[in-house]
Amino acid sequence: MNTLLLTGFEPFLDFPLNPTMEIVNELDGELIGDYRIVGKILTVDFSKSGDQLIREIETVNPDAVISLGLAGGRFKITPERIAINCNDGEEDNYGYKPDGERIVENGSDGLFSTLPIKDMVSNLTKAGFPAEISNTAGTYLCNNVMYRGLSYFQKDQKSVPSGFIHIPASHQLAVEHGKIASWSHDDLVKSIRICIKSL
Ligand code: PCA
Repeated sequence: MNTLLLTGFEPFLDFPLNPTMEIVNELDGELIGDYRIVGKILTVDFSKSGDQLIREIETVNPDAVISLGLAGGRFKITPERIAINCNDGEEDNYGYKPDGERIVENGSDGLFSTLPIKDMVSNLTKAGFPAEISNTAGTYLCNNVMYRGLSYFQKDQKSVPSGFIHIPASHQLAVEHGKIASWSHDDLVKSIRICIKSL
């Protein structure tokens, strides 16, 4: 049996809940396609989140890694193409505000996702879910965690597919937030199942 490490994030900035947390908690332990899902929630902390991901990878020893993040305001499921070696943007949940520094001092400028992102988008759209590849995961925690995961597997020369998918807000979050597009929780969960089956 293959194992898939599926991660989500805690709430952050002005988002009082994070739908990725609910999706991951719901799918934890499920069998989807060839994979048993191990779900873990990461903090939104530039000094800790990447290390947390690596610790989970070393504990779970997964055959694939998919990290999920909320992209408040996006209206499609967007598998990310590339992570860049840069932390920048707003404060994290612990008050640290990055200033354009590198994530890994001597690391590559960018690392490409090793997930089948084209198949994911094509399977999602075939199933009736709006999706497209995103060419930027930003410079906040999602990009950070995607970069750390890809850099870990690159160093270890392991061929473990790894990468990141940004998702829109859930209806519940949109109601509480007031200014963002949203999907039903059920459709978000169905979409992530389709992405996992694309592996
Ligand atoms: N989204 C943020 C960090 C946590 C999350 O769910 C991001 O896009 O960087």
